[in-house]
Amino acid sequence: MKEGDLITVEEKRTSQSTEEKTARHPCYSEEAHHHFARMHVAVAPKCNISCNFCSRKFDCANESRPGVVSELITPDEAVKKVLFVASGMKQLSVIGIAGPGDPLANPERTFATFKGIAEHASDLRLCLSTNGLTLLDHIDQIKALNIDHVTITINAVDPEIGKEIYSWIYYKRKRYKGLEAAQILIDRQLRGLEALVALGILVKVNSVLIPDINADHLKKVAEVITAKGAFIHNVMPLIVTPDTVFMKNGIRNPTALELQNVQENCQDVGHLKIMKHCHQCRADAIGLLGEDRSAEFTKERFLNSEIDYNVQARAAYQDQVEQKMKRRREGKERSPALEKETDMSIVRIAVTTRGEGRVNLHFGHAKDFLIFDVTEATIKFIGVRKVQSYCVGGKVNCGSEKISILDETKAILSDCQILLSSGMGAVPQKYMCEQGIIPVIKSGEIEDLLYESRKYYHYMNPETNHPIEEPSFS
Ligand code: CLF
Ligand code: SF4
Repeated sequence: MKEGDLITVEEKRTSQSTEEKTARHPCYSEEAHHHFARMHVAVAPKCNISCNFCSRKFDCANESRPGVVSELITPDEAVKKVLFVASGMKQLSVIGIAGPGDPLANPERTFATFKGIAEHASDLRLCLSTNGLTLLDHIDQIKALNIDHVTITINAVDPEIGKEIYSWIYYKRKRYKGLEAAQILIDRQLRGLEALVALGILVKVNSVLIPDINADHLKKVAEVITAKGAFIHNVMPLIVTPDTVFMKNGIRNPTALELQNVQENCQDVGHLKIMKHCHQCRADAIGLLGEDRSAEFTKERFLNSEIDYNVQARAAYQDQVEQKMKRRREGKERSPALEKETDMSIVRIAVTTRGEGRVNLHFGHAKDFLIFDVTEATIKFIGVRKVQSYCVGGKVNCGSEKISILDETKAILSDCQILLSSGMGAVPQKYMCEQGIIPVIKSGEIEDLLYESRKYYHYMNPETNHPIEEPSFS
């Protein structure tokens, strides 16, 4: 890359509007998440607080799927890995540091990584996720490195509730517990949020929904962070993991309905955007949000390969993607509105996808489902629901394990009437029909297929709530 390119990219970046900043960020834009990819580099091992839902054996549960372990790499390795991945994956637009501990509890490693990336690949956006305890101490570095997206995980704004969530914090060489720990943490998080907003940095706030502890309180969190200028709020479901305080105390995961209700309550607060498409990814995740290609990029591969990082080719590719998104948006706006007889009854449809706005994933490989409410004229995105894959490691699970995964799928899709997937075996098709969920097997654009599949709802027998005859529609 030439020196002139660096200046142009940086100048362009600082003059961008909020829309331009988020247009290619898969987490800040629901539309972009179908087309643009993110990559996490796992460079930050330590943490300075103790959340009661965290087990240090696994990645930070604030911005990652609980219960998974990412391979730790050095800042130098991280820069090489980023250049290697981004040279082949042209839709990669954002590099995040989200663990496996707290990035700002490892400031040298975190900022050395960001600095290396900014020097060699200045077209990539930098994204940081933190518990916020030491945020105020690093504001200047964040600004200097052009990190224009920061996530703070704020699970409570009332220390009385916070003390149920955090066991201790380690701050200025001293360990604090209980109410005092929660008070300091919340104060630092909110002041950090204000400082970032004052600098024009877009802040996402993550909140882990913990039934019976903060479920009724998250609306208050939404109010406070809205007043302080947060850009988007991501309410994520707790996933209880082994060896945690919450596991010992019998705290349960929220249901899909509880999550939806809390997200809707937070949405009522006002102009705060609510993120519903979070896939709770790993601290070394790579790819579109619905996929994870981290296993493809081994150390051996990225350390020993020639790298051809072509900023112009990447920009041209991403411009084309953005044009395509724009054409689709304009096409939608031009579609004639349906007239009076439009059927506005809602059918809830679960979709399997690996991205690009398409139904292109076999049911057996789905780790999560996108949920939509569809009428004859409208589509409303409800959220993402996670499940274990029916096929594990390319093999189909067998016996009781297979059934228990299907049972889990049934439970998380219990309010859906249709399951839209690019492929599905005979056993799960039959099982879904027995649960009153119609399997529709088709590949193509999600939006088109949602409207098309919706009509199969009329094949449901209203008395038995089971499909009338054919088990699947393919
Ligand atoms: Fe990563 Fe987080 Fe940046 Fe996105 S993830 S650091 S803002 S680039 Fe995104 Fe993953 Fe959800 Fe996080 S889907 S867990 S919200
Ligand atoms: Fe665990 Fe993340 Fe909480 Fe630290 S901030 S204790 S790594 S969940």
